[in-house]
Amino acid sequence: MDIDLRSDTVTRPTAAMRQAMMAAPLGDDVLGDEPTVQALELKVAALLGKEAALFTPSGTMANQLAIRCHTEHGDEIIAHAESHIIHYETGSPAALSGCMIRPLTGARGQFDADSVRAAVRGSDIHSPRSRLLVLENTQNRAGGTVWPLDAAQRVATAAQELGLAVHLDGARLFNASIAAGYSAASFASIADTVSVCFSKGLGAPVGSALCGPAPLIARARRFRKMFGGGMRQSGLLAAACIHALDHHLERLAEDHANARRLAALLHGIPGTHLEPGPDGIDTNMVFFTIDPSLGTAAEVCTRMAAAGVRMIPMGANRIRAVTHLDVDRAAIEQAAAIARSLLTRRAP
Ligand code: TLP
Repeated sequence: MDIDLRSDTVTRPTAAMRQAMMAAPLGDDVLGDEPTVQALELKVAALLGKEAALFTPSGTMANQLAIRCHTEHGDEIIAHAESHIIHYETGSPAALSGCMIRPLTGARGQFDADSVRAAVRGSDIHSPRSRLLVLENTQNRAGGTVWPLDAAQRVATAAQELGLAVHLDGARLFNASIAAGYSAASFASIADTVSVCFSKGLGAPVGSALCGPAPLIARARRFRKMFGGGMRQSGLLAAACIHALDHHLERLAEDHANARRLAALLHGIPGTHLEPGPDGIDTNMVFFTIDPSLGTAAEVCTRMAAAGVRMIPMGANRIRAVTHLDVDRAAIEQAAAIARSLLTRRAP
């Protein structure tokens, strides 16, 4: 028995999803005749209220294509200091697009319009050109937190008024939309481009999309080829993503309820500190820190894995657990019981 809470990326395709994959009509997407990929691109563009979409192998590639399309070498991107593009994309804004990043701070992975205005540089010849604002919703490292629509709108408008483009890393935008009660399209409308992932809470094995204006997406298609992301019979994968959009959107609410339950069960274990507390879980992520007396986060995760529960270290003493399609309420109860007994026993 293994309850895997490392990420919502670990889900396996359901039987119905596998059937949809096997039934998909296929072509060659690089040659421009992949019917299932084209169907997915039309579907996701419509869902997010954008002109066009591009299917990509990963969320990282979707974000990096957006950055490559919006910027020139030497430009500066404004993003939260805890953002995925800074921590988990292998330095690719620098490597692939030659960009610097200006990190902003703020609670819950958010910041306000004044901080954006203060960060945008003037036209002085010494300065990099401020060119792009990247927002992340939900914000992963801040705890799977949800941006309120009006606050994000103010931030995006401030950037756009100063001539910046806005990209939304919406890897978990559908989680945010289900949790906050706004549509994914209404949140996407504040940004010029949006990336979404099908391989996280939605449960597809592979795949993300970049959505935006048709001319930009046409350019992104060229860069996708340049970055090695041109795929052939990728309709096999796109079919899984279409199935995920048709069947796994509304159920994200179950993952959120399970995360709240997990937080409630983990609350109060001596030496552990839930962030931000058992009542502050926005979506499908639970973060907690542990006292050094329990060991490092990596050590604790190794011990938990040996006992059948997998979580992931997100810092020296910080651990993340993510709920998803493949863990039901019973598994959550069991995972919490194992974690509690192990953490209460203390480090050997
Ligand atoms: N996040 C992964 C890890 O990379 C940390 C996870 O397990 O949460 N944007 C955000 C906000 C993400 O959380 C992720 C993946 C991505 C982009 C990148 O997606 P992939 O893994 O498809 O490149």
